[in-house]
Amino acid sequence: MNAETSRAISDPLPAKAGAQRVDVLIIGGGFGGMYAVYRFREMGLRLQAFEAGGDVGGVWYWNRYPGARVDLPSIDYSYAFSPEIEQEWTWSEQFAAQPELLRYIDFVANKLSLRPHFQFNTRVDQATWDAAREVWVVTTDRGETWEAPFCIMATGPLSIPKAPDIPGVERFKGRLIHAARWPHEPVSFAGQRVGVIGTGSTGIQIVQDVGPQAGELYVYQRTPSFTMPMRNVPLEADYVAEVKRNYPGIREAARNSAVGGVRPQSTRAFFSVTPAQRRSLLEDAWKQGGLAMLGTFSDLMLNETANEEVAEFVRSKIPEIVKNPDTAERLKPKGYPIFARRPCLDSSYYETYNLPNVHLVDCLSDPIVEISEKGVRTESGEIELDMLILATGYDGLTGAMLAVDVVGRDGRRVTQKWKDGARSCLGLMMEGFPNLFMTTGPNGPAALANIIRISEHDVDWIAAAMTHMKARGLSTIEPTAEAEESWMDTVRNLAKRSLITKAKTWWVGTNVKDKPSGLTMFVGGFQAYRQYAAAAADDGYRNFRFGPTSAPPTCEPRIAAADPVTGV
Ligand code: NA7
Repeated sequence: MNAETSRAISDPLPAKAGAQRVDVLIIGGGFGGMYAVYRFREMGLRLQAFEAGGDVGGVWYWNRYPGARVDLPSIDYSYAFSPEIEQEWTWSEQFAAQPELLRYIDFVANKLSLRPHFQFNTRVDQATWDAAREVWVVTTDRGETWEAPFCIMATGPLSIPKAPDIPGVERFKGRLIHAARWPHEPVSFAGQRVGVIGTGSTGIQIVQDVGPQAGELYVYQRTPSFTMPMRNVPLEADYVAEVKRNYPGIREAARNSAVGGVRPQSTRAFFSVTPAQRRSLLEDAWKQGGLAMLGTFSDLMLNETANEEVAEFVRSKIPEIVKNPDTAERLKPKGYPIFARRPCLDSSYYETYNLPNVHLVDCLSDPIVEISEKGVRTESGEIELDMLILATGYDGLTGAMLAVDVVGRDGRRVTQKWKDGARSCLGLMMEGFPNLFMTTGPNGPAALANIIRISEHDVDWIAAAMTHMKARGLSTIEPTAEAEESWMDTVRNLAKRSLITKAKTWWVGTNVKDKPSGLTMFVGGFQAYRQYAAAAADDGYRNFRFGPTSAPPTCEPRIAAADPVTGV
């Protein structure tokens, strides 16, 4: 072993003049970044983390809009790495609201003393690989430069709000708020004429909360979403105690599920039971609430006819709740498979349209023409508003990575690499970008499974790779081009079999102008994803090229695992 190869990952290299030097740089202070800080600190690494927001919390720091609430059970949507945290923290509701989620995040940050490792209100502008010195050089909007051999992009799939693409938005003289940049002080809706543009998960949560408070509420709906009853309940002490006794089993079940949670997933095909049984099972799922319906049959994302029957069942519920038949009809989602857009969960969304002050504006038949000084002008006329809420979504999956100018080996930029769509190996790394890791990155399961389970998995995988390198005196790791292409083939082939690409959504990138479209997520389920990632490590990282040697790999590229086809 020569001097180069004996360099261990925490050996200090002299930093360039003016730069500060650590072992790992972490970008993002959401669930992924927080766990990364904890995990790598426990490994004895020196680290520095950056977060654009004023505190930890990621989407839950930013998304303070009224009604914001997680749509996975709180028990699942929480860290699994610390039995102490599991025992000390008690969730109050089955689906926690944003303030409780932020309290949980604060509890974790305090307990693990995470905040001292973060620079808040700090945006990373650029990250550049210095091949000669084998460090990532990161510059921030505070004018600082940091260097480290490893850089972790824990930037999250939903960090960059989509820029409003409606003419005149800057002219509006009333109060304009993007849901993802909600003010920290209370906002009063009393007596206000409020408009909400967008009816995805965010818009639906806002409408049902603001409708009863506002003077008048105008909901600008372009594509109706499928939404099902959340049936949120307070968690009883007995139930919580039982959960706390059984956390190891609950976590194990979550890791071995498609969604990273304990929601049951049936192996029953839709047409394997009679129409009467199907109806009865769907009614049960509707009564049960949450995403129970998605787990009731095995083939809803594979069989278009089955999917349509379920879609029609959900549509049939709308006129049972919404009294005005015309409004009910316009609220019915049509023309795309159910579950191909993120299914929404609500508590009183449809009921809100029965309030006399709540008005649906159907932007399919009456499109928005512009935002004026006074309000919103559609083809049929102008509605004057005091406040306009943009629930128009995100530049999802890739937006946050591309917001940083990431320059890899030989001056290659991620913007260039991803010009026709995001490419990665396992959603974790990219060829051409040594020692740069992503958590919940594009082409992993990202938005299709519990983001906290994925974050923990990804950070653990990265930690194992670093440990492997340290033990062997290796300084760089990077997937081979062939391995990356092989993974992309897996992602694409699975996506082809799923109905998930048959809707226009942020999942496929069609919501952002000029963004390359196509699904950049692994639809084979969290368990299968874990198997692929484990296989990549277990065979000695044969699909990865390690430095300091630049010799090509000596084996055929292969990313193997058990058959992952579980549907969504
Ligand atoms: P989504 O799900 O991307 O929804 C955005 C909504 O905004 C959607 O209804 C859009 O209609 C609508 N939109 C966007 N631009 C316009 C314009 N110009 N005119 C009219 N309507 C518009 O974002 P969310 O924030 O609700 O949810 C994101 C994720 O957060 C969600 O999937 C969960 O994972 C949690 P469109 O569909 O484009 O017709």
